Parts: sequence; C-alpha cells; structure tokens
Amino acid sequence: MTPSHFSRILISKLPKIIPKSTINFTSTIKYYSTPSTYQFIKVEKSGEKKNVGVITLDRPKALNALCQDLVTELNEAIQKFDSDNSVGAIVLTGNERAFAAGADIKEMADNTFSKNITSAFLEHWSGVAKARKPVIAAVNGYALGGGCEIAMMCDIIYAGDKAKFGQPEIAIGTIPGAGGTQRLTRAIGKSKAMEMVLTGNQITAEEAEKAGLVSKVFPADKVVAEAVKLGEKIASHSQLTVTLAKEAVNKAYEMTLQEGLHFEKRMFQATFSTDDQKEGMKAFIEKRPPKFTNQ
Ligand code: DAK
Repeated sequence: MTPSHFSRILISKLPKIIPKSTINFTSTIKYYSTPSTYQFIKVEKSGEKKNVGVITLDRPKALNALCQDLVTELNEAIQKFDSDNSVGAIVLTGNERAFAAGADIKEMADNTFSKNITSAFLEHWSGVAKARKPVIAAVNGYALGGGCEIAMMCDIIYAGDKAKFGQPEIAIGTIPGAGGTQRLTRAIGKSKAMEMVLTGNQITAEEAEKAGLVSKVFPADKVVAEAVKLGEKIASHSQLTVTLAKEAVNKAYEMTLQEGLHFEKRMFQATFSTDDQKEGMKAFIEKRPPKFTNQ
C-alpha cells in the first residue's frame, strides 16, 4: 500500500468534524483554461525558482478600488496559481499609494437592499480566502474597507511603513461586509476593532503590527521583495504539508479548542502516511536538505 493510499484510508476514518472536501492533497482540478490578459491586475511568477505567484492590483486611478471585474480577475488569478504545481505561495500586492481603497463605491451607490439580495451582490468576494496555498498580502498605502478585508483574507500580512488600515464604511452610511467586523475582531480584539469600525479611523502600519494584524513592517520599497522571500521559504517546504498546516491554523477560527486540538492531532498523525514526512525526518538524521515530492 502506498503512503497516499494509506492517507486516503486514514482520512476516510477521520471524525465527522473534518469536512472531507477540505482534504485534497493532489487536486488536479483546472479552474480556468486560458486567457491571462487582465485589465485590472498583473500576474507574474517571482523568486529565484519562479515558485511564488505575484498578483498586483492595478487600477491606480481609483486607488485600486475593487470593482466587480477586478475581483473576478483576482479570483481567477488566485485559482490559477492555486492549481499550478510550480507555485508554492502567492503574494498579493497593490502600488505605493494603495493596496486597495475598498469596494467600488461608485458601482454600489445606487443599489437597493432588494438588488443586493437578488443579484447576490459582491458574493464572489471570498476567492482569496478559499485559496489552499498560502497567500501573503504585501500592503503599501491604503488598505481600507474591502481592501483591508481582502488583506485579512490572506494568511500573512506584511506592511510597508506608510501603510494605513481602516474600515471607513461607517462614514459612508454602511458597515463592513466582507469580514471587517469578524476577521478584524479576531485579529486585534474587540476594543480596537470596535473603535475602528465605529469611528472609521485608520491605523498605521506600526499600530497594526503592534495589534497583531500585521506580522512585519518594512520600508515601503522593500515590502514586496520581503513577501516574495517569505513565499520562497514557504515554497521550499512540502506543499502537501504546508496545505495541512494552513488548514489546521485556520481551524482555530472555526472550532472550539477541543475540536481544534483533535483536528490538529489527526492531521499530525496523517502526515506520517506521507513520503514527505519520511523524507523530511530521514534528511534531518542524515544531515542533508530534504527533497520533498509533495506526496
Ligand atoms: N471606490 C471608488 N472610487 C474610489 C474609492 C472607492 N472605494 N476610493 C478612491 N476612489 C477614487 C476617487 O473617487 C478618486 O477618483 P476621481 O475622483 O479622481 O475619479 C480617486 O480614487 C482618488 O481618490 P481621492 O481623490 O479621494 O484621493 P485622496 O488621496 O484625496 O483620498 C482616500 C484617499 C483613500 C482617503 C479616499 O479616496 C477615500 O476615502 N476612499 C474611500 C474609502 C472607503 O470608504 N472605502 C470603503 C468602501 S466600502 C461585501 C464585500 C465588500 C464590501 C462590502 C460587502 N460583500 C461580500 C457583501 C466592501 C465595501 C467597501 O469597501
């Protein structure tokens, strides 16, 4: 029996708290066939081994306001990198002035409650959060409203020293709608989140780091390179194991502590059915770098 057969059997025995659809070691799904010419984003592969997918939001005249077509393009690019075996991590960035200043206010200003419901308005916004591969936000300038929410859908946020984070929806008569009341509260706690959401005040990169929203702050012109470096480090590990680790951390948001600890333990045990665990530990004992095969 091969390790992957074994892991499938093991997974079929996992308790019901782990949705089977979330365990997909060797996905071969191709979401989109071609074209990769985009109007509102740029995509490239970066890093020494070209194993980091970089997506740059590119609507500078509107401070990268996230119009519907931009979000559709972003989802498509994320899905393409997610199903590209040569890519081990994804970096999402904007420009020096703005990561993104929110959803496009001009596009939604005349909407009605009824239209929002019946047209499922903005319901395609969760693409970044659904990525299986790690996504690193490299934020410069404004990350406001939906821009801050998209950054929070990423797994790690690096910020340039002039970055500003905020949920200013209250000032335009609405409230956050893509995680600003939920992910922000989990990230920085109730008091700070409440203050940001109820005032619309922005916080600096330094404050965001202190509050735990951002993991590191760099000079503005270094943040993308640092994010790519981080992506390369992540991509040097087994993609299979990285996927499990990301999933396990994310469960901390969704499960009770006991359920989460149980999930983590089962995932840890399942790694022992993989070739990469055997290779990783053998390489350590033999004092050589591991050669992971993602099996
Ligand atoms: N939408 C559309 N255009 C925007 C924009 C936005 N969010 N932000 C900036 N722009 C445009 C401006 O209109 C201006 O365009 P022109 O007038 O030149 O044509 C251009 O970008 C430059 O902006 P400013 O002239 O205002 O530049 P300043 O430096 O003076 O000010 C600023 C920068 C970032 C402080 C300011 O632009 C600003 O306050 N922007 C709006 C920030 C904001 O309120 N963001 C929250 C939007 S609401 C959901 C998913 C998502 C959402 C909701 C639900 N579901 C899944 C259900 C998200 C909602 C939001 O994000």
